[in-house]
Amino acid sequence: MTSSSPAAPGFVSTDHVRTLFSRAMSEMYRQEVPQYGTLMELVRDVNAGVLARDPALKADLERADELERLDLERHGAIRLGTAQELFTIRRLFAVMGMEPVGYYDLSVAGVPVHSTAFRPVADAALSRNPFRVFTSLLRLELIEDEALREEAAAILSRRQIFTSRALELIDLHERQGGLTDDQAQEFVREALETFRWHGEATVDAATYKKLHDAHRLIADVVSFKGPHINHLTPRTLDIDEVQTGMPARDIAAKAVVEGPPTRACPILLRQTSFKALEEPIRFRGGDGEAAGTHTARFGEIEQRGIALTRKGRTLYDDLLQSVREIGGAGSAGADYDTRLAQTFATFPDTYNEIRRQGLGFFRYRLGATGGGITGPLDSEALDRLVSEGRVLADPIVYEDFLPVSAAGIFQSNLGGTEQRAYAGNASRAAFAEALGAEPADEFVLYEEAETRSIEALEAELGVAGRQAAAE
Ligand code: OOG
Ligand code: NI
Repeated sequence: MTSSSPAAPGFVSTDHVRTLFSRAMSEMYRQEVPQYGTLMELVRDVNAGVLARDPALKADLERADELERLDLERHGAIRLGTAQELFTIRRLFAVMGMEPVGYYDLSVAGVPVHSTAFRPVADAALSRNPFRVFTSLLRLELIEDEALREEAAAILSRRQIFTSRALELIDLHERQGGLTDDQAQEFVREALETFRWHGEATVDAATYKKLHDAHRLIADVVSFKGPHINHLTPRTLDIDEVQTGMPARDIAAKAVVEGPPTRACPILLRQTSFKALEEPIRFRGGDGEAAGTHTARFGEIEQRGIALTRKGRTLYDDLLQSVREIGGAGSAGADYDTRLAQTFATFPDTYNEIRRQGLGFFRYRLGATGGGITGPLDSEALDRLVSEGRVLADPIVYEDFLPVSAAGIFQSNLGGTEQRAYAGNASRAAFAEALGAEPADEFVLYEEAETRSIEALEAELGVAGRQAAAE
């Protein structure tokens, strides 16, 4: 796996390039979207408050080396227009040790895109810097109007979203197997250009309007020189407090927090955002430039919990769907939070129960009284050892995204209340072909992380592995 291998002599690690890049991106975005800086301040204050109230949590984070990185961005998002752009962005993110994980079909939620997340996959790389980019590809085939579809495709085919130097450095990285420090710094500067905001549209006002009428998102992807980063997302220790704290700082929060309810043992991912800003843009025009506005860019906050197994995820999906079906209101309605909490009461809320029922993934390590363990660590043995406190089970953090939540974030940031339905027709094969690779299956990655921890423990204890025992 590229992101876990140490850098060859003379080259910097891909983790280092990712850290340089995420820092540069954060600085650029704070300058471009000042309200995002205000959100960062709110998150910092809320996190400081939580740590002051909860010394045990503070000690945990300190032990895990998390304290310093706490307020840093955990993800961003872009929307691409063509298969070629997606193909090249995969090569660009590889320079930073980020690989495509997961496939998200958002057409079912009325957003004409499908997506993946580029992220580090190795344990060490994730703990060094878990920065990810949720990357969507516009599905032009979902535009009904054939003439408009062709026009959009023609406009997109004329743009080049990467600088020529960025392309050269990507090539160089592939040929050399890495970049030197100087090359890495140059790469980050060049790569940043792809994600920068451009206030000048590449289309005239009439074309923008046609694209916008087809779907606001289509105008956002097609009308500009590049796929501007549309949000960055720091991590918070208390998303409910950030959500309620936004209005006091003049930040227009989206109506509800997406994902599971507040719980003692957080699962998966909770997210909220502030609504996209209306920003001035200039259109191209035969008779001079015309002014207009565009809404695309916002700020988001996330709080992550334990990664669920397929069984746990099915339970989550079923519960969420049943909440949204009550009254047929989706996530609307003042009582949404209450409905959510009530419905999720059936999802076990202790790590022990989550583990015992096979709903979540864990990393195992030796407890203080772990001596004298013999035999392979099959699930029965693990259950017993964990209940005796001789082996400890730490929840594995969910590193991915949730399609229903992502759709909610998209919707609240498209500036309108439009709900358009596209026939549910996920097209994973077409996406993988454009990408030039099969996105990794996130469940397999978590399962492997869990298995690695058990095998490491077996090796530490000098007991026969589960594999050997099964033969
Ligand atoms: C991406 C929205 C999804 C998330 O965190 O789920 C997302 C977009 O608006 O381009 O970022
Ligand atoms: Ni996001």
